[in-house]
Amino acid sequence: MQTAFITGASSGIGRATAVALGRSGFRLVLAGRRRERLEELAQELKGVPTHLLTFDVRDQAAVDAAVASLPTEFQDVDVLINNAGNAHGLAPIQDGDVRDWDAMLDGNVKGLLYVSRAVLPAMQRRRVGYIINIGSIAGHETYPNGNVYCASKAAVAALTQGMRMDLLPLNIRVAEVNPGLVETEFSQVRFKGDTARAAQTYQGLEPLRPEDIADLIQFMVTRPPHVNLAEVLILPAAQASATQVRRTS
Ligand code: NDP
Ligand code: 8X3
Repeated sequence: MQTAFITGASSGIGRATAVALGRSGFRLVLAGRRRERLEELAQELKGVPTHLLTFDVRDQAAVDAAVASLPTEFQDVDVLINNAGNAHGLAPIQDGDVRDWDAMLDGNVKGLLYVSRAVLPAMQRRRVGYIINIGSIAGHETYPNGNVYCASKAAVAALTQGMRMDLLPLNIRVAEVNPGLVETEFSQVRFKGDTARAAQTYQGLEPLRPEDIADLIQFMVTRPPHVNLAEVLILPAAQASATQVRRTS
């Protein structure tokens, strides 16, 4: 049985990925800050071996302690899904809130680094592994007011390439999944609980569902060991670029 370690498993893409990989026969390490969400997910996955880790990816000491606390049977991580992250705010750079900038750069970039650094020794020792970083279309096309979020995802793209190069001799595959609009709690978080504004993001179009991304990840991690789907852009049919969508209303 292979082990998958999923960050941001308490919601959205990470949660759906946990369900998909659990149903595919993976043992799961599920990480997030909201413990009760993880416990509810573990209940839903009854029959799947799960281990829950509650930490903030921005806190390197907490990341290291959580990974060091893994029971033996969960230590040999085969698949790491670096998914935890969010956008905070959507504002011109001159009006940006520094706390939002810190949350995005510390969470989306440094958090991914901290978790990868903590999990890598087990992969390095066994000379096997598959790391999938959840980037975004926003990391490849900057859009107005997206400034720091787009920069954080551009950093994920650069890091994915760098990790793929550096980990090549160790037989560790590294890939990036770049979704367009997916309806999750993402916009609720971006707009700080403004439900009406969050809903506008998806109004008049059919966005991707978190399960669509989970399907893709499930496909990627079940390819034979010689195959790496290194970079995948996945969009709703109603989206052509970061700034072009087709709305019916
Ligand atoms: P959600 O808000 O639904 O989920 C975000 C997840 O990340 C939650 O489980 C949250 O858990 C976790 N998380 C956020 N910050 C931290 C932190 N500091 N420490 C630990 N965990 C954290 O959004 P999505 O599922 O949409 O987002 C998942 C990923 O997909 C993100 O990286 C996002 O940038 C990316 N993405 C999303 C798109 C979209 O349109 N939705 C499109 C492209 C990429 P908790 O709060 O419990 O800690
Ligand atoms: C999330 C997609 O276009 O809202 O990364 O930035 S977008």
